[in-house]
Amino acid sequence: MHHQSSSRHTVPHFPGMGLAAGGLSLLLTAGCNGGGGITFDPSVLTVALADPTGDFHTPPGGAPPGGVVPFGPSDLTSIELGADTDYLYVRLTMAGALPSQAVPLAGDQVRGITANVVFDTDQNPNTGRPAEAGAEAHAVYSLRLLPARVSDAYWFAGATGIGDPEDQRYSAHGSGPLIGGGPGSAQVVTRFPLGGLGLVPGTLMNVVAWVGAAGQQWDHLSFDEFGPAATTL
Ligand SMILES: [Ca+2]
Ligand SMILES: [Ca+2]
Repeated sequence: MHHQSSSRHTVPHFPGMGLAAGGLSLLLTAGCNGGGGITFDPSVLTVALADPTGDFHTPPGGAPPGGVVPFGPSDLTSIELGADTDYLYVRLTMAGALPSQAVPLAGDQVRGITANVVFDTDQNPNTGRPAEAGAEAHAVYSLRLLPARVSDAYWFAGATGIGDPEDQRYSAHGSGPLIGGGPGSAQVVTRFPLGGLGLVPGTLMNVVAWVGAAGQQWDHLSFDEFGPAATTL
């Protein structure tokens, strides 16, 4: 499951932090209200992809010399997906509750956790964003703990082929919202516009995910990854 990971990890796993310098800073103030009254029916989640517990993986850069540190909140255990007529729903479950504040870990301090779920909609790793598993569409949950807590979700689609600047990598983007879970919970539920992402239910695609905990000292203090898994919404 790790054979195509090396190039993917050359890009930041906290895209909001880099992209915030560009046109996406507005997104970071949106979607923080825990759902804004959006009702979520778990029965919409028709796809369940399981990931082992304790399967941490050290990416090529940004990890402590001895490898990443086990950390439950960044240990993905399942990805559940589903769609209604308008939205993709994503429920991620971790092995531990997401923290509500920065926490000490292995001599460092966790400053944020980011979960990425990407969709290689044509099952071709050379199209879309080759550096990110060939993704045509990218969904993110981002929990920043420092300097202040921001729990947010956002998405990107329409890979342009541009690598830098980061804010030009995708032609379309938007905010979540977050509709369940988050800090204090081992789950997070988000939804994203199917049309914006360019996802068509019934299409066979590859799902790839990675979850990282960033420290003050190490960008990849803890890290887990999943896939690719052939999936149909
Ligand atoms: Ca895992
Ligand atoms: Ca592709």
